[in-house]
Amino acid sequence: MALVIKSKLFQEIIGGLQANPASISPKFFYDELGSTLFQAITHLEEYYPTRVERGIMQSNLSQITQAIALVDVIVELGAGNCEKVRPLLDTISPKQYQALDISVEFLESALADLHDDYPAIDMQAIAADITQELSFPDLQDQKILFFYPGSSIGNFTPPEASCLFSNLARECHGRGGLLIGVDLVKDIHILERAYNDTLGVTAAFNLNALRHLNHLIGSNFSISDWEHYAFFNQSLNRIEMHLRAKSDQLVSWPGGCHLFRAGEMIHTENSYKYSKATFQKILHEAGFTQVTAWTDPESNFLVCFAGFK
Ligand code: AVJ
Repeated sequence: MALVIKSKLFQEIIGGLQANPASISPKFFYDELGSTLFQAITHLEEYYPTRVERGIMQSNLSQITQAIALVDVIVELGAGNCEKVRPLLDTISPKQYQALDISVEFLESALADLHDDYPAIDMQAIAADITQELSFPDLQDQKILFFYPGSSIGNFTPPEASCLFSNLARECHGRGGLLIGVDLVKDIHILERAYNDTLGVTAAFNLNALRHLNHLIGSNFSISDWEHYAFFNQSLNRIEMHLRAKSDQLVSWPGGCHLFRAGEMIHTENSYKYSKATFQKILHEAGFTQVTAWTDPESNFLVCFAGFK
């Protein structure tokens, strides 16, 4: 079993590296160091999403919890440091909290800290790649709140996001719902600054994917020979992150190799930005019959509850 999974992952990575243009999934950012670097990003002045979302949650908490009403279980998708769910645990007091994340080492210690503060809530850390299949057979009879904060939905293309929402709406069985945060389209300078911070933390986060790949597939990427490149693609409404080879790079791994020419890039992430109207429409079309949205005074970020009438 472990072997099959390993070779599937291997194929996925090699396939991406040999494609033209080369790309890897942003899920490869998140080894233990990558999760820590992302956490550092959320403290940067330039990176507004985490801070603004927290503010929206704080300012509208009573309305948000009223919209959600009672739920049995909160399932957080990409829980990371498990900090964002605290206000919901305080106000909703579910019986159970399931934290899903791709990086399980990081998740387990974060969840243990959280459980110390909420001993009455049953908690589970689950290693999951939500870009693959999503189903919750154990929660059939429960009223679920899916919690997907932080604009991680931005890593999906809009059609992929629609598909995920349809799956989540189906898993809800006409009750509970989805509380989701998404970054909004705005001035290009604000967007590009958020992904090109002065301290170079985002660059380190991006470059760390190569370190992670070296570990996963036994490749020999020379990290210092690559550079971070991030920009806002205005026609597709997305920040794109890439890694660019500073000089010709022959990269090898067990059983193969690839020559990247100087200037050639590996596409590592898309982070889609939405308008309020478009995002609400997508949620409606996925099968949620009631969508309520909250934003900050500058309309930088959007928090939506999508449930059922
Ligand atoms: C975790 C996907 C929401 O897209 O803003 C931060 C990841 N990448 N800086 C985002 C990220 C570069 C982040 N998400």
